[in-house]
Amino acid sequence: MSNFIAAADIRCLFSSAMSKMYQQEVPLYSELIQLVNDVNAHVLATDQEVKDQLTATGELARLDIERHGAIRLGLPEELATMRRLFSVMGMYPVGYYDLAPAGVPVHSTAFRAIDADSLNVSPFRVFTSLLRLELIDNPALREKAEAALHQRNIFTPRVIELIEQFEKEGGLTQKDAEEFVSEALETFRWHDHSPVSKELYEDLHRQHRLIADVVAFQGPHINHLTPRTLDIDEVQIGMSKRGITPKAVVEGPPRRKCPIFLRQTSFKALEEAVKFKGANGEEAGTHTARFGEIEQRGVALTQKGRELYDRMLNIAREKTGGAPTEANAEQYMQNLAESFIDFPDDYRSLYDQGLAYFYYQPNLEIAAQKLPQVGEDASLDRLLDEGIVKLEPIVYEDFLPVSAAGIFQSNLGEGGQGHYDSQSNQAIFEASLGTKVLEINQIYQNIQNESLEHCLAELQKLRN
Ligand code: OOG
Ligand code: NI
Repeated sequence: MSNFIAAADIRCLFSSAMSKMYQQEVPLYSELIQLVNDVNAHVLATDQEVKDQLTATGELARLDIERHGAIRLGLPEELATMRRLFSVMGMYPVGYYDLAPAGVPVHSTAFRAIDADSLNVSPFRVFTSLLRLELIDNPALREKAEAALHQRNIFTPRVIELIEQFEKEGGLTQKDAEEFVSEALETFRWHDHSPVSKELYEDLHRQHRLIADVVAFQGPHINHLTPRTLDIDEVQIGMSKRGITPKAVVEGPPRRKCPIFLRQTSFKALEEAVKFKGANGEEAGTHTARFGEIEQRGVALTQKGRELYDRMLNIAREKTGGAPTEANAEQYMQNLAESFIDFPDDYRSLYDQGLAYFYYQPNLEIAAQKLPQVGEDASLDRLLDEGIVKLEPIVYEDFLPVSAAGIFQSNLGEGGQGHYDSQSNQAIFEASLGTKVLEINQIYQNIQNESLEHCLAELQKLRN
């Protein structure tokens, strides 16, 4: 007896509530959505191939609601409770991202849905970072930061009750789910009153902007929400036309016929008024953290594909003399295009060389004609060559560490620390989280395997 609402539907409600809240908080985000909608409508009207592909993979229906967000947490306990909160919405930690080598004192995971059907109902994902307080090199400041974080409680008492109820009973009713969504939203809201003094804020800020962004606030305000576009270069041009200054470099791979992984651009963070706690009342100041971002997603690459991607990306960066800056942006984009020239740019080659993940789908019309000719023991390659089985790209649902570092950096401003020497520590992250993170590639491999089984079963039905 259950009249529980599906986790995917709670996620859908939450993602939409979050988007509404962020549009009110950051009106520029609303403008970005309009721009992305215009560009997507144009692509769908002019590129039948892309439209057919999105229809075949089930992504067309989700495109308008597709977005990711990002938050930054201060304490292991916050991360552990966040995991429980996201699991109410069917979102699980996927992947481990170490940002310390890029000079950002956090390590991260992405909470998201993991099976193909659920992803198509709502692909909402949240890039979630945990501050590494041990990287603050001044012990007195580190203690103050810890004390400030221990003072705050980022969850409402009611959301904790509802999480416990979900864990005990295995689901939430529609009414409880709606209450859960509105209570959970409170955690991600912007607060313009800081619980710390301006002096402490500035000390933290000098240590690293990101530390101030976490420690000096009541909660982990959502710092951006990112819609998905079908043509990021068009959006980049559209942003400039609307007077929104995009970051100079689009992160990720260059423009291609068959998009791979993920390309991202963003506009600079806004400077916002904040009231700090003063000895005699409030003290006025500002804080720069929240920004807008857009992304274009392509096919998920296998481990082999990722290694090739990393190699080509590194060549472009080395040729440019390190991470790209505003000054050498154009040169970098050119180096990038050149270094990726030998990365296969048609789906069949990506498949044949084991570089990317695909759905197998039966082409029933062709199958009806040709299946009798190819025989029972035809190889998969033969079925593909005959067009009886077709490949559709499995879209990449995750993030890229080098790109994420670039996004962090462009919003923290230049002049931060170059890198931290400290080793990444996935085991410590997982201990804080209270579980192991899921392996990125395993999820795509499972989806690919399931689609093959399903496809072969469909063909078998035709033979019988
Ligand atoms: C997260 C930055 C990473 C992305 O899209 O790669 C990210 C942050 O700024 O907190 O969102
Ligand atoms: Ni992002």
